[in-house]
Amino acid sequence: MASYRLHYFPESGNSYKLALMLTLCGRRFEPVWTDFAGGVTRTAEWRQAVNEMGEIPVLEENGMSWTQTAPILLKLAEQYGKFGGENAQEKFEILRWLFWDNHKLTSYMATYRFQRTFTPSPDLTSWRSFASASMISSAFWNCTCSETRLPQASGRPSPISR
Ligand SMILES: N[C@@H](CCC(=O)N[C@@H](CS)C(=O)NCC(=O)O)C(=O)O
Repeated sequence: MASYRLHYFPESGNSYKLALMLTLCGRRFEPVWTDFAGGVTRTAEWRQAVNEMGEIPVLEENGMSWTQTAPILLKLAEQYGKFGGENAQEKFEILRWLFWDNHKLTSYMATYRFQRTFTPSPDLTSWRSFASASMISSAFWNCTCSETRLPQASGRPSPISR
């Protein structure tokens, strides 16, 4: 029987993905709280000991360490014969949404949610600087901004003023 340890912090949606999958597969795991806000994942020691990518979550399975939720979810699906798709089309669909999630939803929306919800001062000025320094602003505008009234950074007036 596999024994799992999940390095997580409670605000982490990525951690929730693995906690949910393990639970739906009927597996128990030991939660390992990580002081993300305190900056531990940015230390060289943590990166050397836990995840060189500097990211949460990390799933330990019988002492082996796995990172990146998409391949971990696929691995668990195969291991426990659940949620893996019944045929080629369903497997394609699963990959399609996992790629979309990693590229668009988690990268952009989760970063925005984290900053807006959990930083001490949800100051959208810093969000604008972040977005303008990356590809985020155009991607936001194209796929979500007009619907959710998220701020964007390049030229157009922001739909949110704070
Ligand atoms: N693609 C990664 C994303 C993981 C991720 O972005 N985790 C956040 C916390 S929920 C993090 O550790 N961010 C720190 C960073 O990107 O440096 C996955 O699916 O596991």
